[in-house]
Amino acid sequence: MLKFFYNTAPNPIKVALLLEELGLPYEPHPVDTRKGEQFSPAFVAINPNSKVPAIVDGDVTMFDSNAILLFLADREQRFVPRDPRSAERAQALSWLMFVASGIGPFSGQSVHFRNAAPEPKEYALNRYDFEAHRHWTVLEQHLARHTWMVGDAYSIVDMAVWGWARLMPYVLGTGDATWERYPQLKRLVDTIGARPAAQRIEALRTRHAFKAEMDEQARKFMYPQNERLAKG
Ligand SMILES: N[C@@H](CCC(=O)N[C@@H](CS)C(=O)NCC(=O)O)C(=O)O
Repeated sequence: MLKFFYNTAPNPIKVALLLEELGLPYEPHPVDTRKGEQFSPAFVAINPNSKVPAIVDGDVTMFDSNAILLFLADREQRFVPRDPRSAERAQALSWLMFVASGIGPFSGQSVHFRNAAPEPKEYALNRYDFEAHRHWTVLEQHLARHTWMVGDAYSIVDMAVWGWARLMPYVLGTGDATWERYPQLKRLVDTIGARPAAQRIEALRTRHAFKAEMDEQARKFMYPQNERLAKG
């Protein structure tokens, strides 16, 4: 059976959504990143980048969420435009890369600098917050003209966007006011959130008690770069 290595952060959760949408049986394997489990030799053999999600399915081992989405959707021939020469397939690839290289990293850094970085951080926070908003605005404008991200059907691109979009109030630090500025993204979040597959993920989210405290040990695993500062 497919082994799914996860925690409850945005990148694993979008893969969980696709697994549920496909109805694929899977074995969930929690990786508690605040306890440093992403650095265990067994997990590094699966993902040399020490991040979740990852999957192992027979002789297939994969990491990076959007690569996994594309692989599974292609394999199952669902939730993705299939003709490699089609305009829709080309669009799907562009948006998947946009989410992987723009939405994810800028949103993640925005959260880091807002909540975790030491002062002075105004310059870095301003840059990442600005870029996160800029990327989200690109999606908002696209969704103002289209029901779904690609073509006229729900696809892995919507799932990739949903993984991060549901957390926009936290990611952008703007709470409920977020949705006044991004009503189309709210529409996408609500539409996908109402699907039975998304609701089943709630069970996965509560199935394992991940470490909640961001104590000294957790900070060491999550922000290993700080060791260099401590050494001077
Ligand atoms: N490009 C990767 C990013 C994966 C990633 O950053 N995962 C986060 C959770 S969303 C993680 O494992 N964080 C733990 C850590 O950085 O140690 C993907 O899309 O899968």
